Amino acid sequence: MSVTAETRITASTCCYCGVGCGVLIAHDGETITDVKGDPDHPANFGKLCSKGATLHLTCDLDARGQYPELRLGKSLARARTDWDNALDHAANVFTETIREHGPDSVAFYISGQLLTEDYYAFNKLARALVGTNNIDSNSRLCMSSAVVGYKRSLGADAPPCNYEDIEQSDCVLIAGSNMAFAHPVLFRRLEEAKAKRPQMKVIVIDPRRTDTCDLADLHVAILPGSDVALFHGILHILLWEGWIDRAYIEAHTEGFDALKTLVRDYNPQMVSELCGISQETLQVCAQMIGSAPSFLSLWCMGLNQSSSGSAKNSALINLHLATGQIGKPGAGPFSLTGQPNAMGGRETGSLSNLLPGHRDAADPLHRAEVAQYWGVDTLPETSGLTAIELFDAVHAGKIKALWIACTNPAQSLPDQNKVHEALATCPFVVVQEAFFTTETCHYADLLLPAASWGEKEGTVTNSERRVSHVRRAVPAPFEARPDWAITTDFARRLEKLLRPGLPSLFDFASPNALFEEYKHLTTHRDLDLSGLSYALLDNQGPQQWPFPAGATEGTARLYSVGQFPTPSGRAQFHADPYRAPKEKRDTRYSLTLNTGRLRDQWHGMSRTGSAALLFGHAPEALLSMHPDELRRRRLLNGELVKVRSRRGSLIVPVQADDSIRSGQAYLPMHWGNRFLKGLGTNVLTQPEFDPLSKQPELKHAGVEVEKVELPWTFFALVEGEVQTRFQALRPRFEDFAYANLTLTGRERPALLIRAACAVAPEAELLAQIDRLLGLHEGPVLAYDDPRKAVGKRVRIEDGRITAIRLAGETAARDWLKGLWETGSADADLRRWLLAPVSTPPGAANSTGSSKTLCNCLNVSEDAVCAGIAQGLDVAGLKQELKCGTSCGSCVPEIKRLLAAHAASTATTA
Ligand SMILES: Nc1nc2c(c(=O)[nH]1)N[C@H]1C(S)=C(S)[C@@H](COP(=O)(O)OP(=O)(O)OC[C@H]3O[C@@H](n4cnc5c(=O)[nH]c(N)nc54)[C@H](O)[C@@H]3O)O[C@H]1N2
Ligand SMILES: Nc1nc2c(c(=O)[nH]1)N[C@H]1C(S)=C(S)[C@@H](COP(=O)(O)OP(=O)(O)OC[C@H]3O[C@@H](n4cnc5c(=O)[nH]c(N)nc54)[C@H](O)[C@@H]3O)O[C@H]1N2
Ligand code: SF4
Ligand SMILES: [Mo]
Repeated sequence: MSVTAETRITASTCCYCGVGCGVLIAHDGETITDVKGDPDHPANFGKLCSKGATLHLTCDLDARGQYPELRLGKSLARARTDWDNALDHAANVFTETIREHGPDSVAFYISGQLLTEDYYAFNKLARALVGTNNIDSNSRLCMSSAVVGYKRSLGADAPPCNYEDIEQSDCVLIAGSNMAFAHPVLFRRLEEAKAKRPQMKVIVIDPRRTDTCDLADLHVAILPGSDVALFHGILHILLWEGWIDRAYIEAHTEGFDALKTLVRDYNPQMVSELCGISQETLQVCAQMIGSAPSFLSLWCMGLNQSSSGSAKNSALINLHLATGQIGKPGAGPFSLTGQPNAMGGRETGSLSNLLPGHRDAADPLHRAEVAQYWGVDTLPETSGLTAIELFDAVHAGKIKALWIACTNPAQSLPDQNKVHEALATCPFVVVQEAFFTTETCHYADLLLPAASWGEKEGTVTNSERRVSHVRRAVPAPFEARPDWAITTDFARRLEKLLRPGLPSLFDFASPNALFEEYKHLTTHRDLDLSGLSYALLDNQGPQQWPFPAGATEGTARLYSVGQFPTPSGRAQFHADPYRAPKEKRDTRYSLTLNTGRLRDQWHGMSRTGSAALLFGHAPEALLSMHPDELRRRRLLNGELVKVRSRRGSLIVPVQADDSIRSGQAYLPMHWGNRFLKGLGTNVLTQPEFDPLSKQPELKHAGVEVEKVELPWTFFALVEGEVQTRFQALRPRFEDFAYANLTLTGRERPALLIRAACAVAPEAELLAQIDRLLGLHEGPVLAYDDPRKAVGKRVRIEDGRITAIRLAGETAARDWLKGLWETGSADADLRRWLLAPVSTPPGAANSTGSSKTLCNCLNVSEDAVCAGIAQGLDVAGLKQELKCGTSCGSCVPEIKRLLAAHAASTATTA
């Protein structure tokens, strides 16, 4: 961290994943200049992953919301307005809508990335003031199956373990979680623990061979969606072998007999067929679990995002209850939370069916308690809509005013065609956003600029129930305001119209005031936070709940005495049979599409996508398929394909990838309509959801893939002002069948565009694009061959390439990009440019990978492979190339390259 006299340091938290790492933000009071891991934070002890460590590079103000913008008619453009006008207008529209169509004609769709105080304000606004339960969050797409699992199996929505339990465990089962990418710092902690105690067993259950498998003693590559069968099959063997804890079952649980009857049918042969694994693998897996002195499981979206997500969660918890592996060191069912404050959302009751303090909206007693605390007569009884149902209701015209905060549904919800239609027809859409670049902003009638990471104060709860104080380092840019302030300001205006003359419910002058009011709603409940305060968190550091008033420290582990918060005090076994995913493979859709995360990108990429270097590891959207599936379809690596599902289609390049089994395909979830032409990954995914948790099955959609012929190709690269150029250029690619926009470079960020269509576009469109690329005048070398509709443009300033455009034919694109990177614009380039040939000179037509493996130290995959070829091992590569020596996120991949090299030399030897 470069520290000057003016540098100040503010301790805060990372705004990405649920690990909840502490960060030290370096700034000058205005601008954030650097970020480091906080050595005192108990989640990360100073470590950060590739995303956390680059947070200070994601503050491009050109991407940020600056002023409120209002549209006064669907056909009109939005115009800048001031906050008073914006919020008065919103209050008027909401009041009219509520008066005319009732409180359930409005809805709030919020996010696990809000702070606890923001969440609380929204909740009170929806339920106490508006009088609707139509308040749901993107956690519906993320954690709601885990909520159901914990509540129905253990009695409360509380992950019982802590991070040290992971390190201390003898057997860690990782199911449907790619921790190496999605919870990297926790994965580093697990790696280190296993290095110290190699006898620790790690099992990974994932249809794909992910980077997480690098640490696994056993990878169980089950068929998608078959987890329930697997868990029942494991229990079958545990019973058969006598590897269960009868005394624990007897003393602390209920419902085991029904489960025993059910799992009798799940014999190894049936399970091996349902799961597509060998009986031997199943047996080894059960033995590892059954014989471990301590057994802990970690899981994430591979279990939750499923039409049997609740069954998957409870079937896994069954294994812990049957073996008594809960409530003791190194043991327990530990659901990893995705977003930084998914937990806070659950605590404050921000799913439509919940109320603050782990209460249920359907419970009259809970409603009465909260109503009394808030000083209102009643809370609404009608059940609220959950995310998918909510957008269906918007589509059907039943929701007439929709408030969206801190989430990008026009990218992240399944069945995007329908979501875009819904947003386009909704009479009034408010979007409260930090980055005005997102797909959802496009539909906002009122767009409100929100403060974001480093600019706001409040609290968050991470995966291990640990509450951190999120501190503000710098003021928000332009007129952006923190979410709690926007929400309470709007609420005060709305209550003047809806309940004139009554005392305000929203008399909060600071996030602290919200926290102080909220925390008493948790008193004597399982999550009791009433002993916490900002001051205590500042003095004693982040704390784990429950932390009741009068406590001196938090609670590291739950259920140590085998007492559960259920009516009987006993944990509940659940006997749900295995059910196949909703969309089975058939002749029309012969592949199962799986979706998930990349190492260096975050969801819709509004933030990570503003830092060019974060595209170094995965520059563009690629559909991965097993090489056999490509061969079967006569497809070559890199060719463009059309992926179709029952709901929509998308054009992307394919990539051969043997970490995916035949019959499956994988597409990262990050692409929406902004970076990729089409409505993104989720145009393909299905909205079918779990009957209890209502969480959609984002991991399994039936798709088919076919080659597309788009012979007219386009490539462009332009340095500088990337956000402005992005926004200007993106609309010009609407008429292309395929277009992928991305950022590239480190010191000199550039916008990079690849596109293709069947025939050459109008010359005028190309001329417009050239103007936006700065290639219409100045020091530009140009060559056109109109007969072949081929053209080349290169702008050279001070001997360096600053912009490139190839049209019609793009064979030279990697070569030119290489010249741009090295800054050499030599005679070769000039000769090539002014000649009709399109292929680049010599053998320079780069075939190697330009992928950056180590983003911290800027080491490419090529360099690592060259080092491996010279005989370097992990330690040697770290020493020679420095790769993997900072955040460590690339180490699993380096190990994989080493293993692949060893395997290939073994077969050739
Ligand atoms: N880099 C990065 N990290 C993130 C995020 C991000 O956007 N980027 N987002 C955060 C959020 S909100 C979340 S929710 C978490 C998600 O974290 P994870 O759930 O770990 O991430 P995913 O890649 O969505 O999915 C995990 C794995 O589930 C597997 N899977 C698919 N179907 C099945 C199945 O039927 N059974 C099993 N057992 N596995 C299956 C997939 O192959 C995938 O490897 O990540 C958090 N961390
Ligand atoms: N196909 C597929 N789809 C998925 C998933 C999957 O695995 N596969 N995963 C699902 C899961 S688990 C999740 S959690 C969702 C995530 O989906 P989204 O919630 O849509 O994800 P983000 O892109 O993180 O959206 C957060 C938005 O908040 C904005 N923002 C950032 N900071 C602030 C702030 O302080 N205030 C405000 N008001 N705005 C801010 C960001 O710019 C961003 O646009 O995606 C889901 N969709
Ligand atoms: S693991 Fe990475 S993304 Fe998650 S909180 Fe820590 S630094 Fe942030
Ligand atoms: Mo998530």
